[in-house]
Amino acid sequence: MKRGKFISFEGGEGCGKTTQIARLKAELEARGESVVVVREPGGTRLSELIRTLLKDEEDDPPCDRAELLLFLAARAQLVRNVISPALDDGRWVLSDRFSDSTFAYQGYGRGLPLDFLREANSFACEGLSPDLTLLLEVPPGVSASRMRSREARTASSADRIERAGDGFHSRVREGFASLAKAEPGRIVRVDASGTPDEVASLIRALVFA
Ligand code: Z5A
Repeated sequence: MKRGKFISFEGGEGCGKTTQIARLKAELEARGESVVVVREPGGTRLSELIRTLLKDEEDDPPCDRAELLLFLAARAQLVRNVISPALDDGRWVLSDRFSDSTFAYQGYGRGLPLDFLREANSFACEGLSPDLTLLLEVPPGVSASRMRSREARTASSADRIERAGDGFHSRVREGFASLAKAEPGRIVRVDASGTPDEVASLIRALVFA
């Protein structure tokens, strides 16, 4: 059995990952492929419970180290129970965020040491890394206006990490750019500021090259 292909989607808030994952899934299925979509944190019962803890708005938010360990615990469970078995079965896995989010948010954003993060993350993932990572990039103004319009449409509000401040989010953006520079063979930057159709066609060209 040929091993499946693992693609992660990364980027700052509101860059359009969820929208593009749905489009790529439909395109792959139209080509006869079997596709599993997961989101991080989440995707198993335990990982979804951890997601709730991470998003909790109560008065005892996780400290930076607890936050990191919760993201890694959610990932360990998802890799072991969902991602690795799907890849072994020859299925495609599209993941809404993966390890690079930890490096960008907890490493560059929170300032936790990157060498430790890499080692702990590799332990959590049993060494698994995406075959391809699509880094969706939009200027900060575009991301803010997409988030505002979604909040208005769904009557939702920004969560704990989204409210971490401009300085935090600009360190995260720079972190993603540094990660892409360091691993150009795996992480591909995608201009995600166009219409959903325009971005989908850029992604199609990369995935089916
Ligand atoms: N996090 C972390 O710190 N460490 C980790 O290890 C991991 C995660 C794994 C998860 O949040 C948070 O956890 C995240 C990083 C952190 N926090 N932040 N900030 P989440 O899962 O709730 O949300 P998200 O991953 O940040 O994604 P999102 O906000 O849901 O956005 P998206 O999936 O990238 O975008 P979208 O839902 O497809 O689109 C957003 C809106 O824009 C929506 O209304 C769309 O209709 C619209 N949209 C999408 N594409 C377009 C285009 N092309 N044009 C116009 N409008 C568009």
